Amino acid sequence: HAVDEEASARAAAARVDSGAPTIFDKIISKEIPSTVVYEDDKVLAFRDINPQAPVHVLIIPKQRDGLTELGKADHRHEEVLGRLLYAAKVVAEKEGISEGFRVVINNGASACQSVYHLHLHVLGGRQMKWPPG
Ligand code: IU
Repeated sequence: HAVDEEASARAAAARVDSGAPTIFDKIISKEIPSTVVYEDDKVLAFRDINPQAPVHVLIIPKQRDGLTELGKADHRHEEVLGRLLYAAKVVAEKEGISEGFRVVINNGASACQSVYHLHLHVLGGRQMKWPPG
């Protein structure tokens, strides 16, 4: 529904980076259950609770370490940024979407970032459109 979509886009855009802990900390600690599809010492990948494609996985650093959003990245984050992107490839393979998938990072309010713990979206399993909304 177009009106609902607009309303939720506005609600998401209203959220800003306060630096407060997010729900992803509870997903990392397993206090809140999630469907994990890949995990190693640095990154966790789990299914998005509101999937936008047949495959929709979020990949996050286990230690946020100031990475509320990509725009806050510093040289010290270079290794984990590489690990996150490589994990996207591993997840795509595991999910059987290597042939075509999309990796998205929403950065900041105008990009509709809603959770301020850096995350990559891995989307696939359907024909994706371009440009994204
Ligand atoms: P965004 O790029 O910050 O908008 O993405 C946040 C995503 O986190 C969004 O796709 C939500 O559906 C997803 N999500 C989740 O999987 N589990 C949760 O408990 C919450 C959000 I809150």
